[in-house]
Amino acid sequence: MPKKRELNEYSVDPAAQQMLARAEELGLETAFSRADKMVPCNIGSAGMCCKQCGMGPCRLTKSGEVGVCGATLDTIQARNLARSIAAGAAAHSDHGRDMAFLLKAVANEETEGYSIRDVAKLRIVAAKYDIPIEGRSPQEIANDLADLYISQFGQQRGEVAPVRRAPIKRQRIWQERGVGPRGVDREIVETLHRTHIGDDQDAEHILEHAVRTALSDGWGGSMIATDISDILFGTPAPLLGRANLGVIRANMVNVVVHGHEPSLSEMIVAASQDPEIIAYAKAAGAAGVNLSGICCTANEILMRQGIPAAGNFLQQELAIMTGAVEAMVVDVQCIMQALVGLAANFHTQIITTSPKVRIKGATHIQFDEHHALTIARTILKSAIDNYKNRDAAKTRIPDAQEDLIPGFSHEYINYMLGGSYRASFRPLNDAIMSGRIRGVAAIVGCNNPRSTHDYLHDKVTTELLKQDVLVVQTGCGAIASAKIGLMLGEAGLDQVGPGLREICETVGIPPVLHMGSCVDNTRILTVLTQMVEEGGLGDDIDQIPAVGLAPEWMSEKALSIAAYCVASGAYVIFGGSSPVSGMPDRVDDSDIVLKHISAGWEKAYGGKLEFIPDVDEMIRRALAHIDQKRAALGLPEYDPAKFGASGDGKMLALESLPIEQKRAALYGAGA
Ligand code: XCC
Ligand code: SF4
Repeated sequence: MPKKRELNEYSVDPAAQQMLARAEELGLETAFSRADKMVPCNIGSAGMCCKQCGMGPCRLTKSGEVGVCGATLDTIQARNLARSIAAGAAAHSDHGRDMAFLLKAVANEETEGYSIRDVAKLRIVAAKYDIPIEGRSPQEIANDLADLYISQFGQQRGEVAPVRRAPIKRQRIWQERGVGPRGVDREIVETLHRTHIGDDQDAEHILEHAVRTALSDGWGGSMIATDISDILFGTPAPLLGRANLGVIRANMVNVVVHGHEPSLSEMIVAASQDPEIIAYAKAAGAAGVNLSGICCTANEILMRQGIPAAGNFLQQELAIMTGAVEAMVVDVQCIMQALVGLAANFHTQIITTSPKVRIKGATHIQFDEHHALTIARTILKSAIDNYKNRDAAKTRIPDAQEDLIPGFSHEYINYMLGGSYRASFRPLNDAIMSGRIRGVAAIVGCNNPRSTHDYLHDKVTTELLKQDVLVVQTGCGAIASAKIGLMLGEAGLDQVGPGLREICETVGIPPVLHMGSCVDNTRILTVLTQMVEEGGLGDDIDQIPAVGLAPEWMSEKALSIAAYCVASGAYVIFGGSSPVSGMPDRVDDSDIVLKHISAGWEKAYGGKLEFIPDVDEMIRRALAHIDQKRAALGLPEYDPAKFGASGDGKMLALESLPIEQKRAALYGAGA
């Protein structure tokens, strides 16, 4: 019998709890209550169901049982996992493809509202691929880069271009194992082919191709998406933002942008500042237009424009529940179909915009980059027209929001550590080598209503910070930390280990660095590569004392990210349930796939993927891994008592010193 959980089991976020109480008051369903009622299928969730053909679906629940075609459990699990990875890679990469076409259109001056905002990044990226830059206009360079990037998707042979940005040793490993991605579409298609009935039936062989497919995402489609977003909209640098449902304004027209691609949301930001639109909103009786974001769209416009984030994945319904949202504008990915039915209880308009995504009952205003600004204005006017339909008696906006400083692109991290004249990762490497920073954790990924919203993110993050682990974040995990004030300069530093605190105080950074959206996990790959190239932490990513965690994962994109991070050398820990867990009481080898993605991948790539439901165990293993990598590098054992004696007073004194002396005082001479 399904059991309804208490509100504090639904979420640790007081703003979310408040809205969930409101949902109960109004008798409205949310993903939380639906999760209570929808008991997950224990066969499917363990990866033991195959529906790859019309002879099935086959459910393999007994030891030794095989499908009608004879498929064994490990084959079925590997096929299911590979298909999920392919779907995740497809989602990220199709986003990347659209960005590449947008760059092409901007370069040819066919668009409305866009420009090349970061010419420096354009030149740096183009130069990596030997595209001539000297004496050429940004449009000419952008046109060539767009052509190169567009061609990566349909490329048939060789390797996708961004792969050459990985450490040399890593590239060799991929070549030797034959997993260098040839073309993004090719690898995804081949996964679908291989996992069709009667094709590849060797679990480990299937999983090798899953790796190749994931690499075409991480060192392909996603990296392309990040590059182009920076080129068109600016490379993020720290600025002030806010997060949580309290960013919704009672006296303004509230437009929430939700989804993933910055192409439309950036135009909505621009249109919202248009005097004509502001006047239109005022004429409607509102104080103006107030934009906010959900999911990765939130991250994209938060880190570039400082537009506040209303919340992460599990807050999309809760934003509507405030009764104060005139329009929720969505594009692609992580958009719950339930939004439309829920919005019908309020006045909120759900506006779909992507040619790829429609939801029955939603208003469709199709986005087209050729008329982007006009379309953005149309959308905003539609929202403003809807303001009069808001029922003030039904409005409940939680009084909860937190400031944050997002915008830590890899370029900015490089710059902030070394100063403008000698941008460098040296100080970060030195801090790890000395033990001031024990290691680095990337805590990323989704929310999942099967666990308590934000709890696992917050717990893992705060515990690792106490252990002097520097945390970088993207996606919905980043918004979780933002909401509890971990992304604010000095605030919260009393909760942070002594060595890490010294570094944060000196460099002037929060202990948790917001690095962007989920395609921006590629920024983390870049940082790790630059740390390798800086020297002192081995000659490949798998030697760095670092770990990746997705404590509340739910999307297939997360599985693709996991696989490309593992193949890049990272230890990746997922919370929640394993999609390939098999059955505990089976006596046959139902753990072939589980073993392969951990021990098998570790042998091949130095990284491994593990699903660990217990949060304390997650933290314990993350720290053990960091310490083991420290030991393998011959670094001093982590000792919390060694640092932090300097205290704030000494840090303040250091503050006034020139950068060179400050560095020498902190990292020792020669730093
Ligand atoms: Fe979606 Fe990117 Fe997951 Fe959040 S973290 S729930 S994928 S929005 Ni990527
Ligand atoms: Fe069953 Fe084999 Fe068809 Fe899968 S492919 S549904 S295991 S018969």
